[in-house]
Amino acid sequence: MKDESFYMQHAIDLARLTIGQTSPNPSVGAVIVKDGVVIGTGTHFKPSKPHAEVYALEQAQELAKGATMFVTLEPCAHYGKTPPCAKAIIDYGVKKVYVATLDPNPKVAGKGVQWLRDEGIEVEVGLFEEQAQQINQKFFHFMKDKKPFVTLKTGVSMDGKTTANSGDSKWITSEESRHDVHINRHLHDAILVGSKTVLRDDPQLTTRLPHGGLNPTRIVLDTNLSIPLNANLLTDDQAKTIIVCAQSASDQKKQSIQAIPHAEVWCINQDQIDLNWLLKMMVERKIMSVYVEGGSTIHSQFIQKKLFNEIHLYMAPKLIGGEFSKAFYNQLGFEEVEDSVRVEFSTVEMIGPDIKITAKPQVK
Ligand code: AOF
Ligand code: ZN
Repeated sequence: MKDESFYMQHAIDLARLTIGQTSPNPSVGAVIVKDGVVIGTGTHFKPSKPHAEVYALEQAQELAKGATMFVTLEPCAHYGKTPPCAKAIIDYGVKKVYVATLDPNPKVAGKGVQWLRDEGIEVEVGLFEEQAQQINQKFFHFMKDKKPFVTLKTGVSMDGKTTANSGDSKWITSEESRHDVHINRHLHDAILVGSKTVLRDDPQLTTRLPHGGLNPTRIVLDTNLSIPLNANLLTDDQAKTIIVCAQSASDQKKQSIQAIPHAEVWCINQDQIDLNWLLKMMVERKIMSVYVEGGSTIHSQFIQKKLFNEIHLYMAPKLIGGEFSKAFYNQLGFEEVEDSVRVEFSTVEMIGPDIKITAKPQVK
C-alpha cells in the first residue's frame, strides 16, 4: 500500500545512494507527492550542489502547491552555500512535510521545522528516524561531539594475529574482505596509518573499486618524518596526503614535503603526537570521519585513549601462531581479564570466506 512509509522509504533509499560522497554535508533524499502521484524526487549529490528538496521542488514546479513532501533530514533554515530549503518549501506552497529526523547542525537544529510550522505548514517528525540517523551516522557524530568518527580496521587470523613472525601480513584476509575495505575507504573522509606501515608496504591508500570511488585524505603518523620522499603517498597525487610529526622532526624534511603540491605537514609542538590534538586538527579541516588502517601500535593508541567509535575486524580462517606475531591490540596487556577494554558487537557477517565483526565501545 502506498502510505507514508512507502514514500519515506523511497526518500531514504535516495539518501542512501549518496552515502560517502556528500561530506561535510549529510546525505539527504526527498520525494514530493500529490493526490497519490509522485511529482518530484531529489538527492543531495555533493557540497555546493542544491539540497535534495530543491531538486524535488524544481521537478514539481507549480504542482508542488498543496503537495506533501517526504524528506529524510529537517529542511535547512540558514543561508549557507545554498539558500534555505525551508524558504523554498514555503514559496512553492507545499502543504505538509514529513521529516525523518531533525538536523543536528546548530545552524538548523529545529529552526527549519519551526519556520515551516510558523507558516502554517503541517510537519510530522520521526518517520524512519533511526534509519535516517544511521545513514548520516558520521555527520551526526561530528555535529554532536565535535570530533571525527573514528573507525579502526584490522584483518586477523582465527588466532587473532595481524602478522606472521617475519612481520608479513599480505594477505591474511580474502579479496572479498579487501573489496569491503575499499568501500569503507570511500565512506570515510580520511584514512590513517603509521609510518611503519608506509616504510614496510609503501601503500597508495586510494579507493580501488570496479566503479571507482572517492579517495580519502591520507594521513600518516610519522613522529620523526622518517618516510622517504619517494614513497607512493608523496609521489602520486591522486589524493591529499598529510604527514603528522612532532617537534624533533627535521625542518629541512618538513620543507621538502611541504613543497609537494598535494602534501602537507602537521607538526605538534611536543615530543610526541597527541591524538586529541590530531582529532582537533581534523575538525578544523572538516574531516568528519577517519578510517584507521593500523598497524597495531596505532590501533593500540586509539584504543588506550578510548578514541574510537567503531572497530571493523575481518577474521580469516587461518591459524598463524607464533609468539612474536602481533595481535590487533598490542599493548603489554592486563593482569586480570576484569581490566580489559570492553566493546559490544553490533553486527557479524560473512564476507567471502572471512567473518566481519563490527564492534563499538561498550556504553557504561
Ligand atoms: C537540507 N537538505 O539536502 C542537505 C542539508 O553549505 P550548505 O548551504 O550546503 O548547507 C550545509 C548544511 O545544510 C549541512 O551542514 C546540513 O546541516 C544541511 N544539509 N539540508 O535541507 C539537504 N544536504
Ligand atoms: Zn537545505
